[in-house]
Amino acid sequence: MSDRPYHCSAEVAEALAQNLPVVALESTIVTHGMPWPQNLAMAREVEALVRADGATPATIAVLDGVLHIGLEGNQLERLAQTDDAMKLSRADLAFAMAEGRTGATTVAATMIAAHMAGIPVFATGGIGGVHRGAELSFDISADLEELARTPVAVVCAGAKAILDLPKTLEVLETKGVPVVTHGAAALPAFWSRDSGLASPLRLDSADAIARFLIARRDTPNSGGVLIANPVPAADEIPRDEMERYIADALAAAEQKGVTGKDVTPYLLAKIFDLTEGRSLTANIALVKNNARLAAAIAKALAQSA
Ligand code: PSU
Ligand code: MN
Repeated sequence: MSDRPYHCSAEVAEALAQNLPVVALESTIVTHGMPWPQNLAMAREVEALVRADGATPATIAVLDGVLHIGLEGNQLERLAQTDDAMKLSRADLAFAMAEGRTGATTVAATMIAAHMAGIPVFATGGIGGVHRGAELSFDISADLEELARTPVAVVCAGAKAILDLPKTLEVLETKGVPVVTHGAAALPAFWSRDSGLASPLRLDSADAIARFLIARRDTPNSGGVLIANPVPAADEIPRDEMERYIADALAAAEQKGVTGKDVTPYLLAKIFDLTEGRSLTANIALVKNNARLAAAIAKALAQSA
C-alpha cells in the first residue's frame, strides 16, 4: 500500500522512478469528446505514438474512486465504454474519489493529477476557455485558473473556436499564463491552423520549449504553460468554413438550453454531425500531433535533468 492518494500503473511508476520521460494524457476527450469506438482507437494510438517516440504515456482517470496515473489491462477500454462517466474538473475530482465514482479528468483535473505524480508535460486536444457570451453566462472553464496555478505544460492545438478566443487570450494574459505557439506566428484554433489572432509567444523546437519550461520553473510561483501546436495542414478545416458550423451548433445549444459542463460535449457532438465526421478526423490528427510534440518536450526535459 502507498500513502499517496493515487495509483500509478507499473509502467508509469517505473519511468518516474528512473526519471524517464512521461507524458500525461487526459480522459475527458475519451468519454465526452469523441464517440465510441473512435475514442478508444484514438486513445490507444496516442499511447502507442508516445511510446514509439521514447516516452511513457500516463492516461489519467478516476476508476471506482481510485485516481489512476496510467491505465493498464482493459482499464482504458472500460472507461471508453462507460457512458455515464463523470466529467471531473478541479471542483469534482476529490468528490469522485471519496464516493467511489468513475470519471474522466478534464485538462484542469489532469494537470492536478500530473503535478501530484511529478509529471511536467501533458498532451491533449484543446483546452476549455472563455465561452462566447461569457459576459452574461460567466461560463469560463476552470482550465484557465488551473493553468494559472499548477506548474504543468499543456500541449494543445489551441482553444476550440466554439469559444471566444480573444477573451480566452485576455484571461490567460491576466492570469500570467504564457501562450507559446510551436512553429507559427498565429495562434491555432483547434480544427484550424490560424485563429486570426497573433500568438503572444513563439518557439520553433521541442528543445527551445524545454529550455523555456526550465527557466519558468525556476521563477517563483510559476504556474502552467500553454503550448499551442497547429493541426497538421492536411487535416485542418479552415476557419471560415468552421465558423458556419460553429454558429449552427451554438444556435442549437441555445435553443435546447444546454448549460454548465454539458456545453462543450454538446457542441463537439453537434459539430461532428454538421461536418459529417470531418471534425473528428481533424480532432484525432491534432491529438496525435500534440502527443508527439509532448513526447519530444518530455525527452528534452529528462535529458537536462
Ligand atoms: N476539447 C475537446 N474535447 C474535449 C475537451 C476539450 O476536443 O472533450 C474537454 C477537455 O477535457 C477540457 C474540457 O478540459 O473539455 C473543458 O470543459 P469545460 O469548458 O466544461 O471546462
Ligand atoms: Mn463551463
